[in-house]
Amino acid sequence: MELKVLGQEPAQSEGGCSSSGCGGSSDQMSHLPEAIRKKVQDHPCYSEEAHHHFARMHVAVAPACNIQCHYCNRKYDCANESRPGVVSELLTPDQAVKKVMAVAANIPQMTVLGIAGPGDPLANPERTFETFQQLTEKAPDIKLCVSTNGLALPAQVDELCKHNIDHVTITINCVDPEIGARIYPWVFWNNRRIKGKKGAKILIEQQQKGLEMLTERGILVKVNSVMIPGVNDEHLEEVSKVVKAKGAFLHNVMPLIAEAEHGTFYGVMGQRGPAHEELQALQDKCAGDMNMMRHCRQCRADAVGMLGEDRGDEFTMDKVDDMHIDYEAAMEKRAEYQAAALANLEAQRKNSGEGFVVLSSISKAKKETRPVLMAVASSGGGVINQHFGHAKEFLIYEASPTDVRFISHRKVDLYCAGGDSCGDGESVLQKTIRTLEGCEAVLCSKIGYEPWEQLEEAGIEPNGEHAMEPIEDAVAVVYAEMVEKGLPERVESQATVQIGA
Ligand code: CLF
Ligand code: SF4
Repeated sequence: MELKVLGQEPAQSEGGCSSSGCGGSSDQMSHLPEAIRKKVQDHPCYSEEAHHHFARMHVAVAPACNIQCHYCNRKYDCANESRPGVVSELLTPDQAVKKVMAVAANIPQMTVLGIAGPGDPLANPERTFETFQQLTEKAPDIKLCVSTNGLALPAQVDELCKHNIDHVTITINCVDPEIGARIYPWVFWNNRRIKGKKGAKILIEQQQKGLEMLTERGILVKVNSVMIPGVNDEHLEEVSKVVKAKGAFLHNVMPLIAEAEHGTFYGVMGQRGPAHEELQALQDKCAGDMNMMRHCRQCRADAVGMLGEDRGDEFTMDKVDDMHIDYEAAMEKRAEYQAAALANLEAQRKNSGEGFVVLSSISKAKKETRPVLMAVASSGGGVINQHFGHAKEFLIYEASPTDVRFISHRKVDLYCAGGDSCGDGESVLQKTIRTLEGCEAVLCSKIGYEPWEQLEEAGIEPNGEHAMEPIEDAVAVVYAEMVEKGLPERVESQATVQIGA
């Protein structure tokens, strides 16, 4: 299949979460050494491609924390990997293992168990490692993953290695203590609370040392950074460079979420989070230096399921205690599902590209044509398979004459199930359309007459013609058609103009 439109042979395209933003038309993994490919091919966070097919779960076994972040309220989960404002059911290691086994039996897509809170996993080493230990024995096929603020990391690296942990996330918001002092009021170090710049300096040193120690040992490190406009936004490009130089595999720049009702310092002080465009612009700048993750859902410390969904309610401890599971049969089914999913992924990679051939033909003639954002409704599998009204989130892709790349996701309320009114004068459909601002087409498996009309009025072209087709191919085809017809001059905020009218 001819895919030279990306300016490179398919076999050389960028990686798991590629520097062009996890997108591209072809095999995102082919350039990786076999050992690394094995580690990421079914990890939904380390590979954008894998997140369409595989799920993760978290167990909330780690209540304590050894630092304070200005975006955190201890009542809630660790905001380094979680949406602030949600509370998880704290589990003992025994309970956690029971829950993991129940989820493994019921959700064969679940390949990764992460510990990401509600505090810092490495500030709770006994509980964290006891959970990992038991799981290594009972479910050796599950990948183990941990997310930490990094303060206790150097002291725990050897222990992490003992437990066969291949994936570690460190939240690194800065490499400059001046900036750090504006994010971290204190750290708890050598039995003392150390404030301001001095505390931030210790944290930064420990994070960097931990990162080096992990990469030296061949452990894949993802770096999370919370983008805080006016505090570290202009500094994160530097952070990206530094962590890349030290061997980090992936950088995940996440938006700050700060609401007054969460009771965090930033929330109360009115610190704003970044807009979609600001986040994307920063991710693009950082992408020059390293592989970027753009499909993060900032999930909770007890999240269960595919990244865009949360099935935690099905697996509360009282429900798990009541489950009667035939583990042998379940584990067989699990192995079958995962082998089939990997084969399916491989087949999709091989077959992908038809849309890019169409794109290739137009790109030669119209190189200067502007890019277009499109929203896609998909419930997984890497294909367009969701009804517009059933989508809880839309995947946002950018198509240009040379590339189709995944940009982000945008959450929406359920239009079909949610009734028509939000109670604030704006209908659920209108809110959805406003959320899709900036997009010029929506690709879904089906769409009703009313949303079709309103989308068109808002300048967004509805399209239900590519049901069950691979997303990137379909986006390429639709873009090629739009270019053929002639793209209009870009009108900013079409959705807002129409909806507000
Ligand atoms: Fe969990 Fe984190 Fe492991 Fe993934 S989440 S510990 S690396 S298994 Fe993933 Fe969730 Fe984003 Fe985290 S989408 S918040 S990046
Ligand atoms: Fe909160 Fe996590 Fe920061 Fe600790 S590391 S203060 S739990 S956000």
